[in-house]
Amino acid sequence: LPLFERLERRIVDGERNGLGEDLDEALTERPALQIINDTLLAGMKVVGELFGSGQMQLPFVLQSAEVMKTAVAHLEPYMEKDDSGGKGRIVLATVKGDVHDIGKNLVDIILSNNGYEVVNLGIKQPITTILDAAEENSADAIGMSGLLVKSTVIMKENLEEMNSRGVSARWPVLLGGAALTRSYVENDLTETYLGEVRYARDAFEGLRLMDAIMG
Ligand code: B1M
Repeated sequence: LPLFERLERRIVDGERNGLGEDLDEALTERPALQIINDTLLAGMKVVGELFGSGQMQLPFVLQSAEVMKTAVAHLEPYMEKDDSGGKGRIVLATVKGDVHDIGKNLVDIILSNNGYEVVNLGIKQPITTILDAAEENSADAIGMSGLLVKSTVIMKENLEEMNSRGVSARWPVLLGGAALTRSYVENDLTETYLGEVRYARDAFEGLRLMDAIMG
């Protein structure tokens, strides 16, 4: 297989042997971010489709996810960086009950590389922990990620909790993850939350929205 098809295949097959060499070769042809966006994410998309249609079992999905993470870690040092860190601070978490973190961690990388300080709390975070961290770190915004359909419900509950604690004016909220839709966030959740809530389709939209929030 040609190099980029082989790389995509590695994600789908969860094959890490020779991954580093292929990534190094890919880096001589394309920027790190393009490799992630066009090739690695395409592989994860295929994994999602195979899993969704019952053609791939969970342990293999996990293997693909691990190879994806290794590949992103390999590429990260080659990404362009603005290390000023002074644009603002965001607390980022995958919501309660949800373990998916590849997308959230990409958001962390893109924001961190573009001048934001990111406090990444990890997966399965209840709203109390998220709010405590936002308070302790004097965050400018809160970012929640979730890929399960039930996570979209949790996000709504989290926003309601923030309303009832009276902190909605303080923290704009950025939401992302495969189960969300723009209309759910921009219609339902905008009605729910008394503060500002925005939907990011991908990590770059997340960056643009943070720039807008801070601007
Ligand atoms: Co799971 N999983 N999974 N899974 N998994 C999905 C989400 C699913 C759609 C697969 C499917 O059925 N086709 C399905 C959900 C169905 C539903 O809810 N209706 C599903 C399921 C069912 C499950 C389990 C329940 C399976 C089981 O146990 N029987 C289980 C859930 C456990 C739990 O959470 N409690 C489970 C477990 C796992 C693994 C552990 C094996 C693994 C996760 C490993 C890990 O993350 N460390 C996994 C994986 C890999 C997937 C798929 C295949 C790929 C997800 C991924 O990493 N995509 C996924 C299929 C899919 O999404 N269609 C699937 C790549 C990633 C870069 O995309 O996270 O969407 P994403 O991030 C994007 C944007 O969404 C956005 O930016 C990123 C790109 O730039 N974004 C943000 C994300 N967060 C953002 C936050 C922002 C801004 C942008 O601001 C705050």
